[in-house]
Amino acid sequence: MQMTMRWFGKDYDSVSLEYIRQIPGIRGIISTLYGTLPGEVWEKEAIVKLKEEVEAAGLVLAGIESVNIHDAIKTGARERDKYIDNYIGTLERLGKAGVHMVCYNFMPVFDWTRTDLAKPRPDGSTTMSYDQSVIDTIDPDDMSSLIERQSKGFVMAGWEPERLARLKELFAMYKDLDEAGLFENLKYFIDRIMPVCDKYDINMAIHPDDPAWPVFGLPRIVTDREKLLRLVGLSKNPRHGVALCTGSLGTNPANDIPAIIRSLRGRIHFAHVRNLLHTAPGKFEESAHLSSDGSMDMFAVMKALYDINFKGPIRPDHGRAIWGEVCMPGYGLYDRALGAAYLNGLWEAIDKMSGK
Ligand code: DNO
Repeated sequence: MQMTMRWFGKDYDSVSLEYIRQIPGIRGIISTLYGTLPGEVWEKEAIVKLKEEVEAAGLVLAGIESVNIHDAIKTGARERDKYIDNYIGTLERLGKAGVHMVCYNFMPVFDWTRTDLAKPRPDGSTTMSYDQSVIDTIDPDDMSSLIERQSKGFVMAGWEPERLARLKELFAMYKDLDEAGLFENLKYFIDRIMPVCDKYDINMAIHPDDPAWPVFGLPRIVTDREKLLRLVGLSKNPRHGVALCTGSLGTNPANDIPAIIRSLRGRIHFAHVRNLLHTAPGKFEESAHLSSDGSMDMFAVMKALYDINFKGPIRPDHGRAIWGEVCMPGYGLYDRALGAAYLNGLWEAIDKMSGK
């Protein structure tokens, strides 16, 4: 595996590349052109600039999270081919710039969803949490203001204001779409982009739905082992793969994540590894990465990745806000650095004990 850290670009992130460079064991950066909208063809110059900026700090651009998918593609609307052509154009430019992993998601309307972005924990830190009973009483229209109110002025990944301003229109687009339709539209998209991925050696990593069940009545198709297997089965091309996110799949305690990892051997192109604590059915908070702080066995997760010979980029995921840091919720420096050091430690121990 290649340990990496997500970075949103200097206009959006409170963390600098220079500080990331000081975290032991991290050389890879996962980034994006944060200001772009789904459907645009990314500018060549902007891609090169991002890459050079990362390299000037002594790091490497290990992948893109995300190139977002236009809703016309997800809903299979008439104009989807135009947007797929644009997506292919972006992949081509990324490929030419030497990028070999692209993460994306196929979640309708909302990307990941939380109900509290700064829930106090007993140790004095704050963290992001989710409570289904809050979602059950909230109007989807109010979701954007809930997130905006709590985001401390940062643009939250997946909660870009341009999209949130169009919620009614977006809900209308998904009105008649069910799981089967979403799977079909994903297959159509994958079949069309695989040739460019082959040409430039790009692994596509689809991110699971977070939480791993339908919210606001919208269909979700990346939620458990059965659906993940169906999903990778949409194409024989191994470049069509998964971003294994423990924090997303782990929202459902019935998901056996090490078993899911083992069943996806060869198809995991990116890993987000973090822990969370289940406090009641449909209710959880994001704990520190350490196994004993949450509900997941992080050793078992890393061991499964090791056993399938995972070689791709991996990153610590959402961190708590600790030590007074003011940062984008989930994406401060300190707790993610602790997470990376811990995951590196687990990996070193597993590697040394494997006798290889
Ligand atoms: C949240 C992230 C997601 C993820 C996208 C991938 O913190 O895990 O926003 O980047 O779903 O496209």
